[in-house]
Amino acid sequence: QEEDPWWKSAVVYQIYPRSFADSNGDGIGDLRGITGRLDHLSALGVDVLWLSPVYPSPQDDNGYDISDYQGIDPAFGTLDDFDELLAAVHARGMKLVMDLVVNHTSDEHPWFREAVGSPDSPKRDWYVWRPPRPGFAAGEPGAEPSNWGSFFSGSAWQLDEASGEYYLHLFSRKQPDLNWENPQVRHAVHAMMRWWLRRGVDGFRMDVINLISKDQDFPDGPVADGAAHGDGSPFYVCGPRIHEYLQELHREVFAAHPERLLTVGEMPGVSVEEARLFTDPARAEVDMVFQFEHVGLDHGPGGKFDPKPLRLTDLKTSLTRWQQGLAATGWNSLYWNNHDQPRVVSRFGDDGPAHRVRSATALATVLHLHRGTPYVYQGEELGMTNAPFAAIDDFRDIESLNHYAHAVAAGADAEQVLAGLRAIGRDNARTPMQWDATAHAGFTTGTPWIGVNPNHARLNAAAQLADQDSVFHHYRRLIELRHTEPAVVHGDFALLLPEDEHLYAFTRRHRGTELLVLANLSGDVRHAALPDADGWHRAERLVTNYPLPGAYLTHTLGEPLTLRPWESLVLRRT
Ligand code: TEU
Ligand code: CA
Repeated sequence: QEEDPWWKSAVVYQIYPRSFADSNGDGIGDLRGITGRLDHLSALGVDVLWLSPVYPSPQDDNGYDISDYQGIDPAFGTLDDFDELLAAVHARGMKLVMDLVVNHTSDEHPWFREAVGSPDSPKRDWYVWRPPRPGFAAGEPGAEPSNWGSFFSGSAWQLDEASGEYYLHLFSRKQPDLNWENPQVRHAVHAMMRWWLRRGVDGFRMDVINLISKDQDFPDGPVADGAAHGDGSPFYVCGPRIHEYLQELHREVFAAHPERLLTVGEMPGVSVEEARLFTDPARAEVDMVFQFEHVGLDHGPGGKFDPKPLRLTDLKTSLTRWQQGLAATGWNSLYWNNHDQPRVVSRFGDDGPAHRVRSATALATVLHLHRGTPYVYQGEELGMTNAPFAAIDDFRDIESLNHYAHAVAAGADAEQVLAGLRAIGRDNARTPMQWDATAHAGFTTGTPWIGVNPNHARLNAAAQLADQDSVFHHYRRLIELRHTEPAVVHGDFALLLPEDEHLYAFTRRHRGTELLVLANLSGDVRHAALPDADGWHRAERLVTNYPLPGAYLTHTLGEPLTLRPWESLVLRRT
């Protein structure tokens, strides 16, 4: 039997290079900027860094549109800068994971250029081409080969005038989908991945990897009330050949590599049942997946930009299903934030001055005490908040800009559309990292590519390192606890108080150790009527977010536990 892989007790930190640290004053974060800030990451104690894409790219989708898989975008530096960063990361005992974006390339990738420029070349079939719908002339409204909408508004098909055929792009027009049916495409991807592994990287975060296999009939999808396009997801989410492709990739790339890697597949729309198949070690596909259920619970009837308040019971039900579904087979990844999600303290917590620190730390406690591999997104460890975007000109993200243009053109109220972008838009996660209280938060000496959050004057890394009660030190303690207490890594998971709309409570049991995690996710005092409150009377307090006297929980026997606003506790008994 294989020993437990190292990533089961690891914590991963995601860097969005464009917004992390700028070393040369051009307003864009870069690789040398990251190398210069490794002290911060060592102090936090994370094991792995995941870099969002740094490859050459027209930056239509901030690097998720790649025009050369084996290089570094000059905006981020050079391959030498990369090697230097990798060596520095390894010298500190950390690992580095690359973002792998192979559902699509940039339309400026030489492969696509050749596919468009020479329709007879073998490269044509590296992408997905279809003629107009029968009975329609190319370019006519409704002539698209299927009714699928793109993730970034509009149709998922773009006409190539010269040939009269359409190409598929699930994301922007500048992100044509690769045709994974073609074995040459798969071999090119495998070769490219081996090249990065030879360079020394420790694994891959695989962008929308469950979308690479499409139903080759490209059937129309269901059309929601008032929607301009159909939903093609039934025909490309975990499509017909997805497991075959991942098993092949595992065989050709991961299994052939001497070191144990970390592989995580980003998988919108994945179900627990599918995730169990993807992460079953016996099937040899990927180590873990990013699922999307819990970050969709506040999407309203009008979609993601029409958010509604989260019901805590929905969150608990969802995460508990994932804990149980991947308990015996497979493994979970755990995340609140990444570069596509609004800041969790603003979304599920309370980012006002009274509760920001405690709600950020309570949410962190809940996440990090689940079973799985936690991911921390840059700035989350500071409790960074959503940004006060005043007008549409303040946004940079293609998804937000396209949504605004389409919605307003279709007659939506501009202020209402802006409100949705402010709440859920991806740029909330992309404002520069707040290092200190100086101009531009110490991110750059130049003009930042997107506005710095004005709250950096009081919310920044320098201030938090100096304050033991800060969000930063709380994250550091949670990470340390995972490294030292096996019950955090291996313990079973049992939800308590499932009906409670304010308290998040669960236990983790491993051999003779039991942990109790209790969090009040509300701004009022709450009483936790735990079935076994007295049994925790003499329990040891491991990580708390209110200073309490003594090493043991203060609690009156026979009484429920009382939790103050946004209070969280991790207790241990043996
Ligand atoms: O995201 C895939 C994805 O499905 C969404 O989270 C996406 O961000 C969008 O908001 C859906 O409404 C991945 C990357 O993480 C994202 O940054 C890229 O834009 C996208 O793939 C395309 O590569
Ligand atoms: Ca720079």
